[in-house]
Amino acid sequence: MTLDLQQLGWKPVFQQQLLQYDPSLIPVRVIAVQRTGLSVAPVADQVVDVPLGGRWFVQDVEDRPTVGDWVLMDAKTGALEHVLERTSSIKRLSPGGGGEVQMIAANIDIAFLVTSCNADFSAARLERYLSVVLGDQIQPVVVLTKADLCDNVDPFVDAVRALGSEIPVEAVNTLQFESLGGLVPWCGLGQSIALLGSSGVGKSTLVNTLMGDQVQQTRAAREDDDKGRHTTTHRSMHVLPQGAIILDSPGMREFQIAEADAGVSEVFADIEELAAYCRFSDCAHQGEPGCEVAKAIDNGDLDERRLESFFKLQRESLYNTETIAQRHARAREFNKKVREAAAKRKQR
Ligand SMILES: Nc1nc2c(ncn2[C@@H]2O[C@H](COP(=O)(O)OP(=O)(O)OP(=O)(O)O)[C@@H](O)[C@H]2O)c(=O)[nH]1
Ligand SMILES: [Mg+2]
Ligand SMILES: [Zn+2]
Repeated sequence: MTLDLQQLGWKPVFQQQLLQYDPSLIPVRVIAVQRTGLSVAPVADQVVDVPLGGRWFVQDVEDRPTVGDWVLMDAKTGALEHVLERTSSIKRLSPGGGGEVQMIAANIDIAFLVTSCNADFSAARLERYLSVVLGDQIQPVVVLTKADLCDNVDPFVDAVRALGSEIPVEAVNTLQFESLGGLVPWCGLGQSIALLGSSGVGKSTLVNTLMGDQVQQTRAAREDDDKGRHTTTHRSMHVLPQGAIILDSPGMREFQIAEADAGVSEVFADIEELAAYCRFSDCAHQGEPGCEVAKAIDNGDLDERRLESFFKLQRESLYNTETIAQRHARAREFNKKVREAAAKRKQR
């Protein structure tokens, strides 16, 4: 198969950036990340594997090439020289703790938030995903899988609608192409789609069915949603016959937001709207008099679970932003010391 830039999701915003760089460098997209390096395309119409040069490892994680990035490559040496400015980036806090950021994907237009119509479904987790993607101007589409194994999908669809009536939601059987009709319109040429969701919900099965080909390994049938096991082990993008390029990734157990996201307010616009009418403009909705949020909960207009989610994500995003700011400050301090030491050496 030959690959051109457009099929890989190239856009005018990337073209414009080329002007500032050496014209002999070629733009390539990172379409897979393995332990040993990256796969990029197109290089003479093909996909090639390149190692990530050591100089990238002195950079912040967020500045290194990640899947979905457009990178300028020296075609002679295969060295990756510059990462083009991203239109979006999906990141989370590393599940290991320690405040490290983990990049999930760059330059994504649409996120399929995949969850199955069973015990995996969690409104709180969807709110988390929504906060991150909406904060980055990515279009979310909630995909409810395993609809064929569920007697009634309506409660799941309703639970998604309750998070935001404008969020597209599709209940599907990912094993059947005919059932994916509602997703196909999102899969047109030029779109970069990311699949986000827990292990075992059917992300890779969805890719295979859209492709009409078994490009991704999927879990053997009749093994149930065992959260501890990942069938997909690395991130890779696939050009769909429908035109879009789609990213499959290993399931995520946790999705802790890494930055204060505009998205948190967007996902909880109903609460913010009520808050505008609280008696005190700085009302924390923790029992203050004249609190409209508390009133809405008493009336049953607002779900208490939802308010708790809101508090939780607000606290988390504030806290994590502080740790990121502190981390940057530490890095700056360290670099300053390195420069000072180098200057002293020169003086001697
Ligand atoms: N009946 C039914 N089974 C499904 C559906 N979607 C996925 N499955 C099955 O669920 C299992 C897990 O699917 P995968 O596609 O491997 O899940 P995944 O999300 O890619 O999982 P990880 O790669 O571990 O993150 C497989 O056995 C699929 O056949 C569906 O809509 N209906
Ligand atoms: Mg998979
Ligand atoms: Zn209030």
